[in-house]
Amino acid sequence: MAEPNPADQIRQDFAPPQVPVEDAARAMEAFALGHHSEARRVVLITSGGTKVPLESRTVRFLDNFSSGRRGAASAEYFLQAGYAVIFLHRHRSLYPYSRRYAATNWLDVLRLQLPGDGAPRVEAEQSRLPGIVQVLQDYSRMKESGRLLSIEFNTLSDYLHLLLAAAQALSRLGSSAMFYLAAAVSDFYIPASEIPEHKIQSSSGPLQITMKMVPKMLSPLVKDWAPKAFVISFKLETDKEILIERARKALATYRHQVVVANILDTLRGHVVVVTGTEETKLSISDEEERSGVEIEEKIIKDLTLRHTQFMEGTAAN
Ligand code: 9Z3
Repeated sequence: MAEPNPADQIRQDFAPPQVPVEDAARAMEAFALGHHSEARRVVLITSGGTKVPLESRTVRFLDNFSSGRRGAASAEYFLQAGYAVIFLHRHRSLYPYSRRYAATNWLDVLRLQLPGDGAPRVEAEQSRLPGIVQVLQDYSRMKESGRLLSIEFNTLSDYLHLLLAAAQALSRLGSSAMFYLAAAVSDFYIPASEIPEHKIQSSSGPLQITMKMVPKMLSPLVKDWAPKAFVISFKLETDKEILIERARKALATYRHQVVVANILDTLRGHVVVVTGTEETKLSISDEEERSGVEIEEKIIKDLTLRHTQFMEGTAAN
């Protein structure tokens, strides 16, 4: 029997999404076409991990470590580079700009002032918010520019439906669209037809689950949904001996433009940008780390340049 195409498999095999996909699809299309008509490049960033339910009335789920920092930081540097950004991210994962204060306990930063003759006022202790002036300036400039569209997912099913909608929204942009797929997406799921409805009972003994492979979205994305776009996927490994070989295998299989390869232990300080012909190592030195330089700044500088070359190369197509 022929394999179902991934878009059909997503619609048939996964629980219905818990987010308003059609509204998001309309918003992404209007955003993408609006910026395209102003000759601006558009990047879709995916960010954060996915939640895979083990029961349909979900008590338990499979998740992963991704914090969304890579995606959130990258969004800021893409905005700085002039891109319009669709930020497709996991609910409550790190968000551009506010990410810097994600670990802040606001109740320790805010001070209540009780003037004798007026209403109580709340002030912030600025010294506990490093860089806040610059961050607020960047944030308000970005908001005024209307160049950030934020879309949230939670489950794997939400993510897959929204990625499909995003790919369709960007399909008319040709080579000026970029996909920057930094989300850590589960490779495994339980199909809707096999998932238990109710909470799995521990009285039934040790748990054994068989999960199916999640359809690889890169393949139809590159072949059918947005064949002219500049597509970057990420490859995460824990064993550095196999990293580059795995990245090369992904490029050969999906035939997209770039894999950014990273190792779990060193992902904030080192990545390798792998293309069909090159491997470029990007690193943060100790000195740079001390002065707050982030690896995402280097990744985005490298990729925006490659995107320009890609657009020039495909301009005649
Ligand atoms: C990455 O490799 C990202 O760089 C991280 C960022 C998820 C490691 P954080 O969100 O971490 O900043 O905490 N993303 C892709 C990982 C992935 O699952 N890739 C798939 C694979 O390796 C293919 S697209 O098979």
